[in-house]
Amino acid sequence: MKTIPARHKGKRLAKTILVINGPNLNLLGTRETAIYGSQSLADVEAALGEEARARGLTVHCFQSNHEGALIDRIQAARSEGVDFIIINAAALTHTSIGLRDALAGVAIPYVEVHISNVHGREDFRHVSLLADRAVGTLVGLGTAGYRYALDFAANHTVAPAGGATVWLAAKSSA
Ligand code: DHK
Repeated sequence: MKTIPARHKGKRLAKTILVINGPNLNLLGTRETAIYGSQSLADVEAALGEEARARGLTVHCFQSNHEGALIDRIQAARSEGVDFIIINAAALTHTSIGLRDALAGVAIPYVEVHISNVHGREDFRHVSLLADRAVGTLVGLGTAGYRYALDFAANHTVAPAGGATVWLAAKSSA
């Protein structure tokens, strides 16, 4: 039987996950396909939804081309009981103090995803205003990065809050 590491005691696994996509990612599948691939955002979100259902998770997906709408969505996440955020803020990654502050304000752990390897592209894409506060970043793995991020989120422990249903203790004794 596995023992639960002390740092995880009293915590539970993330169960409700918000996936946020920023400007121009609604064009996935038709936009610069050599860089971003041929999968549409609807394909990506459908695959995440399927994976979530299979794992008993709830995934909410949101895309906007507008900074304020993205900030509003992040702010709403706290009262909705979102445990973990997966965010590709696209171009706003490199410019938005507002998004950075919103993520810090709700204090929900997040992973940053980029489909392309931003470090192999123009200099202005090398800077992320979100990365230093992220749990981690997934960069350059194509749209598969979202799936890997979901897998990571599903194994991420969070402090208990109302509605906790997946307890680490239950998983460890399996
Ligand atoms: C997507 C964008 O739209 C760009 O503005 C970023 C990111 C990179 C991506 O690779 O997913 O610079």
